[in-house]
Amino acid sequence: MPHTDAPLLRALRGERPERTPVWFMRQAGRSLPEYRDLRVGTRMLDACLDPDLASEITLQPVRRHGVDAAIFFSDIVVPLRLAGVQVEIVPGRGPVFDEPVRSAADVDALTARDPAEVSAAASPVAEAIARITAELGDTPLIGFAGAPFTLAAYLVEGGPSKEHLRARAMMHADPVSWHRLADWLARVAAAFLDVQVRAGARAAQLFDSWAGSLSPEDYRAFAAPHSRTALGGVHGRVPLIHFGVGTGPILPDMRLHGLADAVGADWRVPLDQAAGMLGPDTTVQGNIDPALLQAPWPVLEAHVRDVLHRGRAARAHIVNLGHGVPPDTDPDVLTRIVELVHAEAS
Ligand code: 1CP
Repeated sequence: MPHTDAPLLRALRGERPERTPVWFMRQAGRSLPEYRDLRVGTRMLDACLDPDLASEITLQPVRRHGVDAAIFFSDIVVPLRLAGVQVEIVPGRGPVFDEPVRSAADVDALTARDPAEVSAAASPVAEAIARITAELGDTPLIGFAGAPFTLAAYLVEGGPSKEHLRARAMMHADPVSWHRLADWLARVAAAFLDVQVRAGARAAQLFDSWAGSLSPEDYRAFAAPHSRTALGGVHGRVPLIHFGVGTGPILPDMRLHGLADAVGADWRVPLDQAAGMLGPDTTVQGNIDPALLQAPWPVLEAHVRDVLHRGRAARAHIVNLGHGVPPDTDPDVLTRIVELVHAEAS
């Protein structure tokens, strides 16, 4: 079977393969005991930039669950580290920056760095991907990057936050600095995606996890144009998936004027409704409620069947969760979902 016939790639083209493709955001990670074993003694970002660890961790969920895609084990802040920004991932918390980027002068200092540094420093990424794709065979690898708004939500705040107030304030208080920052982040994300696609990723996903915290007007004015820049460099080379949490009201905007082949929806929007909002030219991805991974199997099974049923309203459907796998998920439940989705007629 040539690569392009893989169910994930067919679904991204708008076809309905005999088997509905399924993969899980954060499938590589703490829900897997084999991941926890490998990570002992290695900091998160060091693991991302170690080709042995990154390739092995990427492959673990594919071997275990039989999912239809691998997602590259990395993080949205890895290209910032490659560009020379001081960032760590603090266990149990997330990305934390030594120096938050808050003033016009901070933005000027950051954006003086050349996004080409990302490509120059990315050989561990390219090496990991070469190993992964050699072992994956026909199963495609999805490369990814963080969207400019979601990256800025961490960078301006200095770490994780609930409402991303500082980034949203900067948009209105100093729009010139905001656009300069977001454009730089878009070029950094684009460089990271380019490295992954050159090395063998067969699709790319842009994570704008926190886009749902923006009003539709602010999303259109301050975020979407930069997300288009981030994806522009790989557009036409690989199919593109665009995802965010809480994006019900802006789902049509998440198509980025047709740049995205698929749009991911979280669990709050019924998929048939999402399909109606997205129209006939976009594949839907989603949207099993991560909370239901803890429910008794018959409850979860009925929910997965409902997601599959509603997904039939779209031109094509890629099954996924509405957000990432929670760390305390029983991995056998994920395997069971894959078996169920594959056993159902598409
Ligand atoms: O200690 C650990 O094991 C670290 C936990 C962890 C992991 C496994 C983090 C810290 N990042 C990752 C890997 C990761 N991050 C992947 C790998 C591949 C896979 O999906 O299996 C991906 C795609 C990401 C992307 C990412 N990082 C996003 C977008 C996706 C999403 O979940 O919305 C975001 C928002 C981040 C930031 C981040 N990195 C790590 C954490 C805990 C967070 C979130 C912090 C917060 O709550 O704001």
